[in-house]
Amino acid sequence: MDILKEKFRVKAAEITKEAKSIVKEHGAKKADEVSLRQVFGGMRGVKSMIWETSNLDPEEGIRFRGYSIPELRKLLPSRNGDDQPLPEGLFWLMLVGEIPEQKEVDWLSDEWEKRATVPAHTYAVLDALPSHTHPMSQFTAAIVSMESESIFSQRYADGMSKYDYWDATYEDAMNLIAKLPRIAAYIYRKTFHDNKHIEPDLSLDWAGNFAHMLGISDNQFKSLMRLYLTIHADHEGGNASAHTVHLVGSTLSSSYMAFAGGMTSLAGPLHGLANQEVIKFIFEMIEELGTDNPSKDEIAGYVQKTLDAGKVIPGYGHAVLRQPDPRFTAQRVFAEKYLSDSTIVNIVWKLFEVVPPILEGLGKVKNPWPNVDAHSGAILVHYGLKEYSFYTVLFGVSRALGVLSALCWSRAMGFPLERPKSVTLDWVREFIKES
Ligand code: HAX
Repeated sequence: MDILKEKFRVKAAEITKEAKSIVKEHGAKKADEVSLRQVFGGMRGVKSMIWETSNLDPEEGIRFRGYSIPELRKLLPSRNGDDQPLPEGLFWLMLVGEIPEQKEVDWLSDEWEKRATVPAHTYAVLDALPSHTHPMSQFTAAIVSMESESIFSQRYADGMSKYDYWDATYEDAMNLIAKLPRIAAYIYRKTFHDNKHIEPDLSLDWAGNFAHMLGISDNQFKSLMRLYLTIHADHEGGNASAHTVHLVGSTLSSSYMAFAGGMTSLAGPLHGLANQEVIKFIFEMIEELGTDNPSKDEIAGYVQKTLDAGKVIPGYGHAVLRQPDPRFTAQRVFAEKYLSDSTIVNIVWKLFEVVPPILEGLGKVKNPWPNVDAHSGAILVHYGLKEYSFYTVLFGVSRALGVLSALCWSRAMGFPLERPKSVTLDWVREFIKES
């Protein structure tokens, strides 16, 4: 058994025992009450699942196993003096709850490299899709096509004991995460660079090699990818992509199918696709205003016009957060260090000054502040990654780290099939009469 899997086995056995005894002794205690507003309003805030890997505070933002993003930047191992953490370290932390040592993270980089070979039929599936297929659809199709390699599905068909589900899920999670950068880079090069692919550099880490295979050789871009793939990894369990993976996974479909479900959810413009919408919004604004250095008044006019057309301002607002997203701030800190002269980055910063008061003025937006997607595109454009329909794939590669480590926990703890209750409007009418 590998070192990470053995650590997970020991931790999971302890925690599962505790979880069982909590339910046995305290199972009847009420964790929440649900209002009709929540029933109609997308279940905002309803406490309804266990998610060990991260927790989201509305004011403070995300903490991964208790650590904020600035803390992780200091504590997680990095590569050769780079000031960004390695996402391998975050995966380790999320899976077993411990900050790994450098040698453990190096082991994980090597282990993912060993598992990274993508089956030939997956490339054939991608090649068969028309070139106008959105990169997120390509990404999802590739993931579904690899379900043929699922160890969980094979072992389930052979009669696996339920006590071994975690083991097979761990193997699938590790294999899938290892392969995602190769698939994503293949989609990018196929769709936007005449099918000219770049061989992996086996001396690099998971994110560095991904940056290399995308075809951007700048070392700062490798550093950016390490930051990007760390901060997008997890946002507790209730967000749409994570919850979808949890729901699909609860049926005991494989990690491949559950993750593909999560990716179809990430592909919506109110969720992960917002990162492409933000840069599209900025490009269209530059075109309409006829300048890449618009004044704040010009930006305010364009924002107002967008709202008047019944559209949202992409990259702003959040279902949980009530302050600027620390994932936005982490990218801003990176951009302040390397890209303060970039015209497009400066537009992002002006939007940050202009948009919140306008959204606040509408009187209905609960969070007028920028979210993670408000900043990422401008930085990618600076390094030459301008093809914005690819951006959500980058998000998806990162999201695998959180949702698949969480799925390992769900399988270890033996969580059952998820099955909440729906009600009809007749039920609501009766309920109102009686209450
Ligand atoms: N621009 C304009 N209106 C907005 C808005 C925005 N950025 N954010 C919220 N609102 C509006 C809502 O549309 C809603 O209007 P109606 O009552 O007329 O329907 C009202 O304000 C109340 O919404 P809310 O309670 O503040 O926000 P929700 O929890 O319902 O929705 C969203 C949260 C993220 C979906 C929303 O803020 C939004 O649409 N933002 C723009 C899209 C975006 O950036 N999505 C990415 C979010 C982060 C993420 O998941 N990244 O992957």
